[in-house]
Amino acid sequence: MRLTTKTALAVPGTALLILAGATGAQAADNYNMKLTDTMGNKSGSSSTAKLTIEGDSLKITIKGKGFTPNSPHAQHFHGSFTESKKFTCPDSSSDKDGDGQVNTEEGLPQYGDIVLSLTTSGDTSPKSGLAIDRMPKADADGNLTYDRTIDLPAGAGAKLKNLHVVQHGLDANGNGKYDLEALGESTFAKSLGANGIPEEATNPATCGTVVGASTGEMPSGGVDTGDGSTNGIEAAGTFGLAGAAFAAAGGMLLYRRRLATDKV
Ligand SMILES: [Cu+2]
Repeated sequence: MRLTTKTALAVPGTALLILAGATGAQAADNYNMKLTDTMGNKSGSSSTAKLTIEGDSLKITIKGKGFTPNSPHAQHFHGSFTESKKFTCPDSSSDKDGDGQVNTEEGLPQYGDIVLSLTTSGDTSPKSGLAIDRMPKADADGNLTYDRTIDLPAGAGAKLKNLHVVQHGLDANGNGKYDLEALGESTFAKSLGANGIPEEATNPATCGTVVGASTGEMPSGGVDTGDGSTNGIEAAGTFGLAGAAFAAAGGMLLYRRRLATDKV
């Protein structure tokens, strides 16, 4: 009798477990990232990031230190959802002109275009790549924090772990601000028609891949672009196009004003 009772009790228990397992199919995947100056740009910056990916919802938290104080830092997921090229974080060998800094253009062949702009509010497509007024700003001690939940286009959640994050903006001469003294003008910004932007403001400071995911894993298949709501994370915005759109919108002027304000 005792055995029978136990068996009878065990069955509903198993059924519950199976139910729980079925629900767990949509459980969140958690990843940790370490963002460091892989470029050898002497940024002095580093961050940790936590990703929680649940379907096509991304919750991302970034905590960083050693950033240019009181200054905005553009940050993005780089790589590609569709290209069969292995993108990853650049090292100092990407410094083609030998000036001791891997700048934005020199890094692009390695880290790929922007696929997601980690803005603090509003649009997160590549078009917001240089939306510096919506990028996180380091505090007076150079600490940077970021926390946002982002709705991704259909199918993007599963591919995000194959990409990497780049944070931009460094203080090469250690005077606590972005200026033209150390590295001169940003040739990248200049190529988009925006003169006078310090190279310090656009050079990459940290880069990191998702811990536990294979670096540069080939993406399989494309991301459903669908309607306008998914527009942007797909190929539409190369960094160049994003920048051009930004400059056209007068964004660079805003950037300049913001930087001028930040110098105070
Ligand atoms: Cu970037």
